[in-house]
Amino acid sequence: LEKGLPFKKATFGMGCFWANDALFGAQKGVLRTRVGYSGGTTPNPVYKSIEGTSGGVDADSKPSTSTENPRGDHTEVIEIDYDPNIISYHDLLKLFWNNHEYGLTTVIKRQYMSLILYHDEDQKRIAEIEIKIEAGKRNEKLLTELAPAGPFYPAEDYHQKYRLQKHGWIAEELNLTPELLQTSEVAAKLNGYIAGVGTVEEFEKDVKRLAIPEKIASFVKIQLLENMGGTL
Ligand code: MHO
Repeated sequence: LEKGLPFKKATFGMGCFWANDALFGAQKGVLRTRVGYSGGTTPNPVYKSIEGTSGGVDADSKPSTSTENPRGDHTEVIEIDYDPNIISYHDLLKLFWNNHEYGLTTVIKRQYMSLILYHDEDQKRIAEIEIKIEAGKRNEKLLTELAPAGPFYPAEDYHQKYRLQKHGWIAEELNLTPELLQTSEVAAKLNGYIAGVGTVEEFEKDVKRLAIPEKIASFVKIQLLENMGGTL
């Protein structure tokens, strides 16, 4: 699908968004990804305002009181554009349940909470059913929150396709501007593969389909093989 053709959006909080960007970016049917802040009420959050807080004290501001809008109330999320004909919301949720940095029952600050932000009634219904199923599998209380998707604030440029940006020359050779880091399928795929997500078979197909230059393809393939099965 080219930009502009039908696609759907999904938004999840599962821990540090660097890992989630790589995890979803390499999936077949995922078209584009971007990381950001959502789920809270503070306008225009930045990384510094949500990092390391539990919704209360920030290193360089006075502690907030309950009558103020607390700082740090947003969550690190991944926003996914996907082709529902290739990957279903159920498929995405399967990745969601199985890849939480802190698990589903650990009490954690809002920065890293388990969060499903739904974009339509279908997503809401599917998520509600799956939350019940997942809860049934555990003896502990599931802490995943479900809410309608509200404003999404893209994170700072250096957080986008973080694993790929570690190899600055690739972004440079592909002319991946800050905007393209959030909107290009090539960026999403390479960021996933370079982190070790996906199979060599899918990688080779994408190299052809997306016309990835040979020099970049051979470098990313080595990274894929080295990082497969490791932590994201
Ligand atoms: N503080 C962790 C996670 C960063 S993620 C953007 C780290 O530096 O690795 O929350």
